[in-house]
Amino acid sequence: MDDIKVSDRRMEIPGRVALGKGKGGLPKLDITTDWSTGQVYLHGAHVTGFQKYSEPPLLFLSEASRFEAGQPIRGGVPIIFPWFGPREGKPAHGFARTSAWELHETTATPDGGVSLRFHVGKDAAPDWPSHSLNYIVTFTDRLRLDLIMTNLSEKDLAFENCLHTYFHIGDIATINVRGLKGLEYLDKTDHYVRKRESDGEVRITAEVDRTFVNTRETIEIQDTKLKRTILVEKSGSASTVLWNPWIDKARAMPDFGDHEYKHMVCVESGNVADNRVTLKPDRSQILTAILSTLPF
Ligand code: TA6
Repeated sequence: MDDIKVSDRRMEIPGRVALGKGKGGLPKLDITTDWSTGQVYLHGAHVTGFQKYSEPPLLFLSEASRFEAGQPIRGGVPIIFPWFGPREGKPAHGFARTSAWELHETTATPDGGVSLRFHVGKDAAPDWPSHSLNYIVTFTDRLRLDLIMTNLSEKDLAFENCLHTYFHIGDIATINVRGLKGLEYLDKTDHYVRKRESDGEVRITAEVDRTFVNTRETIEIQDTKLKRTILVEKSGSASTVLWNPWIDKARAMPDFGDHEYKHMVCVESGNVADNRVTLKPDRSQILTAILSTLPF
């Protein structure tokens, strides 16, 4: 179980970074910037909250989420690595999101923001080739996430990665998702059949689970109820996943409220399926997502 180490205490910055016990007694960082507040658990280096002053939360966090060793937190931004989806005899979506990451650096940036750097390495995954993961989370009037994977082994290393972001929305019936028109996707609700998106404004009226490949597009979530547009910009990412569990899947997930599907949508930025990454020894790959809002 993660616990609060003296070395972690030294990372606190008065008025900007406070370390305490969150849900389930897990170590949690509370962040305060000139524009926003945020929360990050050391468990999975999991960003669970980001909220600009005078705006609703940007991220969704399930009321029913578990907060315990070995279990992923449901909501926020789970770090998916080194595989996406189920894997026989292994944890779904890989081991990064349930690893005990270390907090290596905290910085109060001159512009009034806060930047944190987390690290996890081979010790968290003894049966996986030697590697190093650094995760830089920067809170300002937006949320920037940089996941840096370095291959420390002597062979090429193939992996998938994804920042599996859960966004808080006013009502699933009154949002649309833009930026996907014409893109090819694997439809998990239809045996991963390959299809092509025909809508410039995707509306969600049933379970949606689509892995869009070969796309570097910025995605917009238009939320008419909360009167805001969420922007999902990215780099170092060729895949975008769109997911809402809808009624049946929501009911089937013990760590997700039966009606919570109405107030969340996942727009995930990563390198999945056709876009898996193969890294040469001593090379690094950087996956970046920049999450922001615009009023409308
Ligand atoms: O990103 C969509 C997805 O792959 C869905 O198929 C669903 O499994 C979701 O991730 C959540 O996965 P989890 O392992 O967190 O329950």
